Amino acid sequence: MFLGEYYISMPAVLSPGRTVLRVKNEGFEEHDLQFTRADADSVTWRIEKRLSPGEVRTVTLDLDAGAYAAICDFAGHLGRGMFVDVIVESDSGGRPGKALGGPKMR
Ligand SMILES: [Cu+2]
Repeated sequence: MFLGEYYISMPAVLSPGRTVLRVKNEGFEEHDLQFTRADADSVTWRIEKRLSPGEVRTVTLDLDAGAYAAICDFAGHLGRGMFVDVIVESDSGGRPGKALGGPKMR
């Protein structure tokens, strides 16, 4: 996934449980990354330390199923558009994906 001015680019759907992601800051400012639950407005996961410009880091998420937002809240970046909706759901459960149109039905 990629962070830059001012966007977060990543998959819209993740699987529950342990997920390893490669995060690159392809911008010229430092960026933060956290996942907040859409229904609770609470931070579920946060990167240990902001990424420097050009930095690549591998992080491990462990998220339960649900609706999240991935955001950077450093220096007002959130208000400039550094957020993206992310759905965490099992792709084996056959639950229909609604709003995103992303999850594949089999
Ligand atoms: Cu940022």
